[in-house]
Amino acid sequence: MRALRPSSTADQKSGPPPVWLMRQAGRYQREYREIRERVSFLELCRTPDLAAQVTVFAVRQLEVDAAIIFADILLILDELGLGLRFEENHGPIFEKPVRSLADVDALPEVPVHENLAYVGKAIEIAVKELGSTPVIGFAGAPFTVASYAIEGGSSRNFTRTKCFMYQEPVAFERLMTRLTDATIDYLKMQIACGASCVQLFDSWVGCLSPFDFDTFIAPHMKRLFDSITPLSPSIYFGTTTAGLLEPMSATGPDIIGVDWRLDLDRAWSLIGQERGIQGNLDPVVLLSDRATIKSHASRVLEQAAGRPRHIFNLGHGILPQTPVDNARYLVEVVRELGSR
Ligand code: 1CP
Repeated sequence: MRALRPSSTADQKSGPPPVWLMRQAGRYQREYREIRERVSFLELCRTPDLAAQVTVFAVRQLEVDAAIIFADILLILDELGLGLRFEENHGPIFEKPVRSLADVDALPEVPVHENLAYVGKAIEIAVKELGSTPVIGFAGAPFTVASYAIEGGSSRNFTRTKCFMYQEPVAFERLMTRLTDATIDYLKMQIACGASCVQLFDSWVGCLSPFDFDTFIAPHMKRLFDSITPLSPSIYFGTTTAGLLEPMSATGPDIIGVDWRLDLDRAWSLIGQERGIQGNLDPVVLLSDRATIKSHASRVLEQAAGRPRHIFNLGHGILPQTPVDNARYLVEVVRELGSR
């Protein structure tokens, strides 16, 4: 197994890139569905033995080069008193969304890293079981987490979030500061428990203009990466971020995660060849046949051109209807094509 921090040597063909798949533990696996028949999603996240079990199982089933700890980006908001629940086929719902300065100021001062210690325990168990395979810790990036807090759940166009940002800039700034502080503490705890790398999921940041990213988001992300960089390599992932890659990269992560809407070689030309990139196969490709999977994987590898700072991944999470055999085949074919 190779470490996830990309090497700092000059570009050269160096064997297949490390490969793992976002949301590699989940509903597409029969074994996961069986566990979920017995326990709710939140119970699964909050039971370290079970969370570690599904984390480790995904690594063994797919034979990937890294684990990602089984948890969710929204757990932190529950600790901040927003009241998270998941309704079947409806996604997350928050009882107490944040819609005003008074709501932000009413967020309790809680030690999230202590309240979320169960995630750290799951990391410790997974690290012990997996030996040399790295375990990735993660958190939602403050903007994406704030969007759930403000919308009260999932959203399509983030209208409420953006209106809050424009019309209540003081409240938005204070919310981002609170979430950034909590996220730094939470990630430090995960690293102390053995995470070899951390990923920041800013899944929905691509809804912002470059100006708004620089104004409202970048200072918080810079502070976050300044705190984490001395402790761990970091991956900063978002979707529809073609217009934001340079400012995202300037906030200081080691690796940028990109989706399939941007070719990898173009992404590298935007952010500089020295930075790492993770991505970027369209997860829908995994719903097709082996020949299609092979040709699309091959195109991603061609664009990466053997750069030592490539981590092969999907451009977004694996879809629930994905056949496990196709996911396994992708990992196999990346190794086969990447060794040529
Ligand atoms: O069993 C179930 O029905 C629960 C489905 C599920 C799962 C498997 C949810 C609910 N979260 C997860 C696990 C999860 N979430 C992981 C686990 C580790 C792995 O990758 O194997 C990770 C990294 C996440 C991160 C996460 N949660 C993100 C960022 C990644 C992304 O996909 O963009 C987001 C946006 C969430 C929120 C979330 N969690 C779950 C749902 C249904 C949602 C809402 C998604 C939306 O708004 O569209």
